[in-house]
Amino acid sequence: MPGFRRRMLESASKRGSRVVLALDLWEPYQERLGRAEEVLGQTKDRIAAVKINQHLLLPFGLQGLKPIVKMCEREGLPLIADLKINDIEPTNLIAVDSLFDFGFEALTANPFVGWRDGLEKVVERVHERDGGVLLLVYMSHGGADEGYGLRLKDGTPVYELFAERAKQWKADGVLVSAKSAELIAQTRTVVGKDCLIFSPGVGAQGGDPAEWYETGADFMIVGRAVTGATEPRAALTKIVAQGRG
Ligand code: OMP
Repeated sequence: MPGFRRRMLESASKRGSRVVLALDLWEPYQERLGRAEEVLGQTKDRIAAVKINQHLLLPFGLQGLKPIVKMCEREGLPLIADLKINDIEPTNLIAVDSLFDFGFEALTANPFVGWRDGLEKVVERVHERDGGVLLLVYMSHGGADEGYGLRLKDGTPVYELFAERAKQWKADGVLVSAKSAELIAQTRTVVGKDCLIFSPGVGAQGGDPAEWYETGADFMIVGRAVTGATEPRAALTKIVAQGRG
């Protein structure tokens, strides 16, 4: 099994948690990094991995995130960069190399950009570096149907095409809204059992964690329900426990 997938599954089983913590924070800049370290410190033994996006990457950059990256390395927590890569190949490759040089081991990408001169070399480079590529298949926000729900001329929905691309392009994972068990099940039939399904949308976006555990997805991505809680560890513990009932 490729390295990133194996490390995700090992991390989940070691900590008894299928939660990927989206380290999204809204504190003023001068407090945000400290708060990120605090939340991670409180939750690191009950999460399977950490996902970082614009909340930290924009104000602090890769250099500034070294303390967080080091903490993840020390704990053996896979670190996912969520930039939804969606550009021409040379630009995409700069993103891949920069992220991996600074300790990230997986990234999200948008299959809409296509294979040739888009994601082909991205997948190749990430796999050379023993990392993972996660492709968007169906997002969790209200307007997701305006894009992912569109249909091709032959009636195939765009999300099905994206799931097929994930399979064909050997993606390590896909992102599918946690709010639809049906979409998760449909995606599974296309991508097969080895491709990991990551699901955002529980908690702040209305998805129910207990119901998600019945869907057959592999990892739940959770941000505000934990990062915005007065007691992040307690909030996380409750979510993790719902999967053990
Ligand atoms: P909460 O809604 O606070 O739990 O955060 C969800 C996290 O997942 C955020 O970091 C989003 O950027 C991310 N996300 C979605 O919410 N929906 C998607 O369809 C895809 C993602 C993602 O790619 O991670």
